[in-house]
Amino acid sequence: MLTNKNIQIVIMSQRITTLCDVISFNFFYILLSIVHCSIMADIYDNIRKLSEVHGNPGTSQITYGTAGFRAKANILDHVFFRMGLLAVLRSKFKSATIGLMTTASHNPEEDNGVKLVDPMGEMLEESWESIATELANASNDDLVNVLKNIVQKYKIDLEVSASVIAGRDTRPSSITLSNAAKDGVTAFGAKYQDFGLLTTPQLHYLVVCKNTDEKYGTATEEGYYKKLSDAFSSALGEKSCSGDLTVDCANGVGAPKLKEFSKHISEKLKINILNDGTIGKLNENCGADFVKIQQTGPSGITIKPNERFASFDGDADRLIYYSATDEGKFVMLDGDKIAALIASLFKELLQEANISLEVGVVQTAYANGSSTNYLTDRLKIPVACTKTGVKHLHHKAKDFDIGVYFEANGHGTVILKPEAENKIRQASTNKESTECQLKASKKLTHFIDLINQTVGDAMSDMLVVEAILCNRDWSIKEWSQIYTELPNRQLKVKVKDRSVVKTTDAEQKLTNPEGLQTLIDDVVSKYPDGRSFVRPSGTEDVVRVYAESDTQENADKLADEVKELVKEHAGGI
Ligand code: 16G
Ligand code: ZN
Repeated sequence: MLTNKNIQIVIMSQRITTLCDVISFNFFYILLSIVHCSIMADIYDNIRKLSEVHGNPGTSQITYGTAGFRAKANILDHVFFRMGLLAVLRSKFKSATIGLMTTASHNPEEDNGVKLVDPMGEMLEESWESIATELANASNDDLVNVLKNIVQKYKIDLEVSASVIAGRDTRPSSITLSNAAKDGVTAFGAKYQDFGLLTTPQLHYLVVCKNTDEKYGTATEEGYYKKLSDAFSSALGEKSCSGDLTVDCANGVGAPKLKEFSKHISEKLKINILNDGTIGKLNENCGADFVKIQQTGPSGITIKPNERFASFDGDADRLIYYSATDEGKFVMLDGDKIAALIASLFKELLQEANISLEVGVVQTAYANGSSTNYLTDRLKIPVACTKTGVKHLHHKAKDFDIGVYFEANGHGTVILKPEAENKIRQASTNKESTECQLKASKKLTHFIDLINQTVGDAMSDMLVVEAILCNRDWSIKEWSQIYTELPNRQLKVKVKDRSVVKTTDAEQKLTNPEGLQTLIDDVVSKYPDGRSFVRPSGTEDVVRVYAESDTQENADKLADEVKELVKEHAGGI
């Protein structure tokens, strides 16, 4: 029987139990914290020791450029170690897998670079670039303090587990440098998975697969080939591409990867690989950047009229096509022309499928004036212009339902708003649609699967181009003739301090040195269809000049005149 006294005893004992629980919980918590603090103390000690191994010689400052750190490989060891550490902090901060790529892209073989890939395949968020710079330049003694400050500033929970996946290009320095990054990652107690040789876009793909529980695709290199080759096959249907495609792989990582990939698509497309790294040097007289800037094919090749050629850059995230006219003249089909081809396909298929979505194109100031006119006047597709650098284009492309972004240098892709992608996928199975509408919406889904939405991807873009040409029964000549480029020229100017050159309006106008823009405007006005702009490079210690006009001679003259103005007014050396 429950008397009052009994009830009191029960309540008392419950309170004591609760009190005990609280005490034991707090005790447990304190114990955990002590353990955690001592683990962290060990980790920081280890980082301190390793920071001597991967020491900062303190001889030069390095800054985060347009797409990460890039410099001569022999001064980068400490930077890689520290980027390994930063990747861990970023991973903990985002509770997601982060990618770490070792490459200097189209730059000389002696250079190298490191970039971090954010959870959804984007470049490292801009607000973290200054942290990266601070960490990269911290003295060895200061390194742990800088890390602790970042943890505090961003309220990073160090108990969150971290995971970093890595890829590297074929540069001789890439293995050692990516091992330095690995030391940084593992010193912080994070999970590290090394995928070895990869193209940059393959790493972006893998990061997104990991962070979407493989909804985007299987998180293996094989998964990448399988996803793209299946989509390519579906986009072609019964057809096969006519004629071979010859691909210059810049003597880079694109070569072994394309060799592997071509096995998956050999029934649909025959690929010949040039510059596969067995003889030549990386990016030397070959590759997408060489072809684009020099406006000629890689050295040692003969291009017959209407043959299809393509060039990748050193990490296979840029693609340029080229051929020769019936008269044997070199013709280039650059990022602008690829964007125009892809945007027109999406617009056409959307119309056929009767799906209402807005397609837009994002370009930079380097886009040829004729391409912008073609898109806006002929195709009635809206065009936006941003600063150079993938992060800017990618960001802007998100404004459109379907954003096609390309730099003239051949880096670009297509991104779709999730709602837009759903709408297309639903339409492709809508029983009320006509056969013609269904065919068009299904084709759209194949193209969506073929595109690497995570970043510009030479291999994926190449298959998109090939599939469009094949679907339209177009030769490269027909594609080339959609518009005629204004002749153009790009030059570099060495100046004492390129930071004096400041731009506005998506780098199309100068705000500094004062008065220089007016002088450029005056010169430009003398040339028919003249346009020119000047911007400081984000990857090299130079200022770049771009000029276009009605003839090559005029474009060259205009570029020279503007170059002289820059030399005179911006401290040329
Ligand atoms: C980097 C950028 C590229 C840009 C180039 C400009 C990425 C992944 N890459 O290679 O998009 O065109 O820099 O170089 O963002 P520049 O500033 O030296 O002209
Ligand atoms: Zn590249």
